[in-house]
Amino acid sequence: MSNTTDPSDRRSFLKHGTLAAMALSAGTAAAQQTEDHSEHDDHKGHAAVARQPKTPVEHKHNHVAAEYDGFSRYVPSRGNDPDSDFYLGKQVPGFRKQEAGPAPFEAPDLTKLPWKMKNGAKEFHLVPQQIEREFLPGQKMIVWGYNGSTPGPTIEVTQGDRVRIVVHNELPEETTVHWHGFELPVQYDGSHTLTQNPIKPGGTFAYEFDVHEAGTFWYHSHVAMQETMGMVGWFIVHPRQAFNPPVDRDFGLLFQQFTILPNQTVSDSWSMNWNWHTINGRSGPFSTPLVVKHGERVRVRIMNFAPVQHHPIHLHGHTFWVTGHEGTRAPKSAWIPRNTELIAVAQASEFEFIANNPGDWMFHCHMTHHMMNHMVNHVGPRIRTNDSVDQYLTNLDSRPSVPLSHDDPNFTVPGYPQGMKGMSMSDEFMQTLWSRREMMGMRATAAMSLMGLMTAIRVLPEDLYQRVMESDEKIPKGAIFDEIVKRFGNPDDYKAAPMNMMHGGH
Ligand SMILES: [Cu+2]
Repeated sequence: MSNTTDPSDRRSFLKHGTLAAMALSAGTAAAQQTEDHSEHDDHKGHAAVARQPKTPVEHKHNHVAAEYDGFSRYVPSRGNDPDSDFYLGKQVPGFRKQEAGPAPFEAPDLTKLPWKMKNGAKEFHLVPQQIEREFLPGQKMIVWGYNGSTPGPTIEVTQGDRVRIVVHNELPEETTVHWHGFELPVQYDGSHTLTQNPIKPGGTFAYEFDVHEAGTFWYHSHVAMQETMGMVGWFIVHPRQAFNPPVDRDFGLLFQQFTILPNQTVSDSWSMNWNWHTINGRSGPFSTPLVVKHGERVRVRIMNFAPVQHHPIHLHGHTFWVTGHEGTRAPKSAWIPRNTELIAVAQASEFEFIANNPGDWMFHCHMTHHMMNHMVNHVGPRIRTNDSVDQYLTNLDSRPSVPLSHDDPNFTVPGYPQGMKGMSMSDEFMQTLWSRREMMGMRATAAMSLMGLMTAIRVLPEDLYQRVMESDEKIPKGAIFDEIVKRFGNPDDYKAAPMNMMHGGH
């Protein structure tokens, strides 16, 4: 959208206009708001909804439209009473109807394990094996996983299903598979030697049990150190009836750590000097952003499969409700509003929020060294050329310059192919990043800020969502973000990212 109105008019319009006026300027957002109101009506008479949302309150020169006791799904807002159902969007429903059932689970960069109904059970075939995983474009690592991937493909079932998982061991050593959190007959628990004989290389074993639970589970090897080689995958069990309030999105992010030293591609399960951090098997900025529509109710499940380290996960621009942890959903009286949730080893947290603040928001572990990879402590770059310490000390007023260019030969340490000071982002690397639909229209410099255990949640108004996720339009870098600043921010005070800072054309 080009700026055709007088900037001063538009600025005051944005500052003092109502939400409805903003929606009009945004075109399709107006329709979205109408839909939202009709959707409230649809919920009338729905016994599962604890309390009916009130009619939107009148608002004058305040752009907070208090649709739910002071909370708006379209504008950052708190709500009035912390004990109310709608404070911070606690029970504000998504657009998805509850009768439509649970929203499908989506773990970016991972596939789902197919199944076939056989003898009254959903039958899955799981193959533990050595695999190659591209943590970053061009950085292919030799790790272990299932069916060609780490984490392995997601098993997704519904509460009440009977499952049969046939495991075909293609590893060079014994393994078992443990179904983490399930209350199942002990012989199928997968506890290596305690409950079953190990599955030999080339061997097969079938696990079969009824799933009476609903929640966030996973499967993993129960042989020492295989876990740190990557032997894990999601096992999501949807409730028979969708939880109330219904969500529009159900994302899963599984965090892992590996030790892969410079010059190496093979993971070392013995070392505790973790230097690679992955989300669903990829490191930032290769972890694919989560893209949602403005106003949707979003659930995110995060699981920490790091061997020894916890992750304080922080979301920018929103406050979320922690609605459950691994294996189970918490009663609403126990939900806690946060913007940072600490997730310890082998724990999961589920949280939900209304995406009422448009933009590209960081979503990341807050441990500083988890926000980077390659944090290997034995080596560092030679960054000052031909300067001795004496020369340096006698010349403190004008210090020798530091060559910061990645092209500078001193950037690399001889014998170590990885850029130790940061990521070397080649044209090919950048093109791979930007070839993903989910990144389209982000600022040209977006990749520089999303490393290690970092990703982004993009909250896009309906029309911008369609351009990014559903159209074949070639969207220039920064175009979507610029548009969001125009509609919701202060465009007079905004500068686009310099295009020449990053490689990779668009
Ligand atoms: Cu962390």
